[in-house]
Amino acid sequence: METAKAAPSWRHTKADVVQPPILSTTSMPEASLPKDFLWGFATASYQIEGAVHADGRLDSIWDTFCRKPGKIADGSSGEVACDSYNRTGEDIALLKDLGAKAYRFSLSWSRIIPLGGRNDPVNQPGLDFYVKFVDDLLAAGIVPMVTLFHWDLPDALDKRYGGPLNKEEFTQDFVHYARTVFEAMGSRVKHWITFNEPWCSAVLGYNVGVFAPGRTSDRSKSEEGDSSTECWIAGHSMLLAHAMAVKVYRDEFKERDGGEIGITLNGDWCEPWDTDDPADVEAWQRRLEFVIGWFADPIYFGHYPASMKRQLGDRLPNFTPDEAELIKGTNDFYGMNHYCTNYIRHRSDPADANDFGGNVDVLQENKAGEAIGPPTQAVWLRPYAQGFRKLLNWISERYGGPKIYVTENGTCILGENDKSREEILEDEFRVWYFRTYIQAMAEAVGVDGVDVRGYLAWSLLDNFEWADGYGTRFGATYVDYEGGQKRYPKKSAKTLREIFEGLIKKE
Ligand code: GBH
Repeated sequence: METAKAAPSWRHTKADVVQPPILSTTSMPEASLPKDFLWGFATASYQIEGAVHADGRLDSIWDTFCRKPGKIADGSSGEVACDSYNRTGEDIALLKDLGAKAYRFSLSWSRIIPLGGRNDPVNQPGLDFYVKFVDDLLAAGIVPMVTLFHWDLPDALDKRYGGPLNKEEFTQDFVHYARTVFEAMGSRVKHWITFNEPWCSAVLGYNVGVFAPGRTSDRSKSEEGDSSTECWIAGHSMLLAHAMAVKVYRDEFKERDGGEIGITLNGDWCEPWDTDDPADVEAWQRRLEFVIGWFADPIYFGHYPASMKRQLGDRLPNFTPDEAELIKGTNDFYGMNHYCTNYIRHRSDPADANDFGGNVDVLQENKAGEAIGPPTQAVWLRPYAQGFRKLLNWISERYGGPKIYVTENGTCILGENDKSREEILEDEFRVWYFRTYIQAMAEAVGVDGVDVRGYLAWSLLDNFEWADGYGTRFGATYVDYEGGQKRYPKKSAKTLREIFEGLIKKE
């Protein structure tokens, strides 16, 4: 266990560590969060809303993907999910009950513009639904944080031109959609997120093929797709669509509405598999660049990481000088989704053309056979709270101390879905996860000086966990899918308020 005052261990590799000055014995740096810290819960449209064809909504790529046999573990879909489209009052009452100050949710593009494109009709009932929802949140004293795109591309745009595979069309359609939303609710919303985890859309949707639209070179999974190129093209388009939407917001709305806009990136921390092997230490850094730097480097520096250019060559698109100019500096804040830590081992063979991870193995155990953390229901998720503190420091140092919102953090629990409701509600593992992770974040803020302004727990509700279906529960609230979608807050949901009250400064 590190004490609150110890610097994060990854810094020990640097000789010239500068410790924060200790001003007096009464102002010793300690774990804490600033007075106006925003905390609450997060969700995403397709995972909770259901009502997929209500009031004019048309299919997204997730609706069509779920209909393909074998794509979703339990053969389910988001058709009903938590039925949140019909239960906005319940969800807002729940948030209020739990003491949440903020709620992050996403908009379903195909509710607002069912066919998606800039020349397609806007669906007024779909837009009105979200405007009213935002009004209801504000009336309840809850700050809305709105994500424009959480993976549910209108299916018509996938069919029409391949979605983000067509840069010219996709960027213009996204900007039109964004402007439609800013016009309708910009005056009410002060925190905008353009894309959620474009890494997942690009890699899982266009390389591995396990997420919609399921394109991959693996012909056992898909008749179409080229894993060696498409994910890099899709990522490039999403970056430019982000940049163009930010420009529209800044040029046309920011002065009127006084809000801020940024992107949310996934990023798990990693540690070298063998700390004594320089190749593993290099692979560890390269891994962070392939996952985080892929998107954050263009946004903060105007270009892709050198390690990616080196491995991918011409398959990684170039930014024209105009594009580089357009994208650089397009984050008012850094939206950070963070779940876990992995060990990274370098591969000795040259990278495969379909490799997307920096030519490394991602492992849960190090060379000595020690696990990074206990197992959960997700193979990729092993909790290690100090990894959160380390990654906050890494992002802060690399990108010049940006203002950060932690837009997702949470865990599932091994075997949770097999337990009775009574047992599920006593989710001590998740309570432990939140306690240790939030404490680690407060150390990054209070001791290391990282500028974190908010934290949204994933998730408000158990919900449709994408390709894993409903068997993996990430909710701080239990949803009884067989019992009419009734919500029961778990112990962890009720504990967050107490955790934050203990860490947020009173003045
Ligand atoms: C988030 O993404 C999503 O935003 C949310 O919708 C989802 O429900 C939640 O997390 C829980 O899963 O080993 O190379 O395959 C998940 C973040 C990032 C986790 C990529 C899995 C796999 C890396 N994901 N990671 S790899």
